[in-house]
Amino acid sequence: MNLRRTTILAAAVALLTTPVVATSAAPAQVFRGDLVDLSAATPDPFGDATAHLVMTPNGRGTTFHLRIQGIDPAVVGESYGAHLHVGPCVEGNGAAAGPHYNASTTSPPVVSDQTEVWLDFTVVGDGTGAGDATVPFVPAPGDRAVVVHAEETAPNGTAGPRLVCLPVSW
Ligand SMILES: [Cu+2]
Repeated sequence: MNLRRTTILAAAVALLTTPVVATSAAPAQVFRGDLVDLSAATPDPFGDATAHLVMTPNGRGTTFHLRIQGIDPAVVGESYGAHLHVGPCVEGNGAAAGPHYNASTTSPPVVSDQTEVWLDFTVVGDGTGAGDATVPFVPAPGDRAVVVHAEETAPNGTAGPRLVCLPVSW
């Protein structure tokens, strides 16, 4: 075997034995806190609720895991829409969160669970709910909000009134 072939073989072996996870992906980030009330006029079951969001870039996009606990057990079985919004989470000001974060590059933008971060959840018996999403993009840094809505997310992205939010900044 000549030197050139040996070098190529060594490079191939190095490639094959390099772990796939060894990309430039950033580490997971975790955000946690009390849910912030967006409308005092609209009663909601999240008054005592806390939440955490885990955001994990994976080299091809991002996975998200939202978990909420302390939800009023009276709404067990109900489902709620939840999304990453571009703007901040401001008490009493649902509009401050702005529109959904949308990574579409077309005009008009494509609205889907692959261009936006949809984290709908169903409340289970212990007053918790969890929503997961995997998207093919990494959201740009900013002061943003995960907004929980009164209804499940429809195919066009709407989910009814904004109830509470979790601040997420990175
Ligand atoms: Cu939303």
